[in-house]
Amino acid sequence: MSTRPPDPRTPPSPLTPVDSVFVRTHLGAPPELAAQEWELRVEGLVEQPLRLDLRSLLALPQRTFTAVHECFGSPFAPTVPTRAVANLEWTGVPLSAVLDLARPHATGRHLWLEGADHGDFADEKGLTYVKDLPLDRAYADVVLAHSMNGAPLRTQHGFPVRAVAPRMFGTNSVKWLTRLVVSDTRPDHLFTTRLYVRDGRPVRDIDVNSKLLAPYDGDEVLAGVVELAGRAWSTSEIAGVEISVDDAPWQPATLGPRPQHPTAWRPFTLTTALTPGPHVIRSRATDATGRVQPPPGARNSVHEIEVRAT
Ligand SMILES: Nc1nc2c(c(=O)[nH]1)N[C@H]1C(S)=C(S)[C@@H](COP(=O)(O)O)O[C@H]1N2
Ligand SMILES: [Mo]
Repeated sequence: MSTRPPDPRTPPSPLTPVDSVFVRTHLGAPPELAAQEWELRVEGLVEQPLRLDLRSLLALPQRTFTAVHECFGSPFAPTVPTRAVANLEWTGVPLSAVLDLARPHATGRHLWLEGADHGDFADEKGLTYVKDLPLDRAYADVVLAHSMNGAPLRTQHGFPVRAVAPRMFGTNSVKWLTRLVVSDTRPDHLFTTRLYVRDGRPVRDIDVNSKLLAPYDGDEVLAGVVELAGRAWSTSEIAGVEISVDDAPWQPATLGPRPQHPTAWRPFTLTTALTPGPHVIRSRATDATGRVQPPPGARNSVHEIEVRAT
């Protein structure tokens, strides 16, 4: 949070400024919810159905953590890399605290999450934004967040409360969250079972991925010694990043400090010399489970940028 005194051992903030965070909304204009009127309903297979207002939610224990926030990209083009990604600090109430109040039945297997936005998408009319997660995963990981980088959520990012599902693609982090349903079935819905499905499974866990950020794709740089820098992320710890300049063999990049929260991204750098002229630079991350970014043709393929040294 911005009020915390700086810790001299902490490296400079790796957070993405809120102004630079992408905004994705499927169903038209973001709903303008009033904090005083907001209510979260918790229903379905629960012992104690709930209607929580903001004050009651905020009375529950909270946590602050940093996590990668990555858009899966268009659900109609699942192999096109977009690398719309940010590293954000979230504050909110672990979903487990709310579920402990509602006490799901033993038959509950899935958690449906619904936002207050509604509209049309891809020929379907009058939709709400609905996602679902396995109940045990939602219980363990999801946070009901009210702050991004220490400031209240902006309207377009889900004010007053959104779900944050760390290690999962952003599509699961339902904004303007107003309803949770514990169920023994998955919801049949455009955004759950018809779109955001790949290889027959719902789009959840993020892939191993990396992005070269400095220089940025298309930049002109001074020829000579150049420091290349980027970020890598996955569902598990980043084990290494390699960089290749103009089809030369892969060279290991230097990883930045291990992030305080394992859900955050990891910086990497490599110092190299660039001769005058155009150059193609590629980065390839490997995670602790051995997943490696694939060649072009996949959403998380090796990241490739073109720069010109003058
Ligand atoms: N209610 C609601 N939640 C939503 C969406 C939406 O359209 N409606 N878009 C999802 C998608 S695809 C992404 S990538 C993230 C984007 O969050 P952001 O706009 O705060 O970056 O929100 C997710 N949550
Ligand atoms: Mo997205």
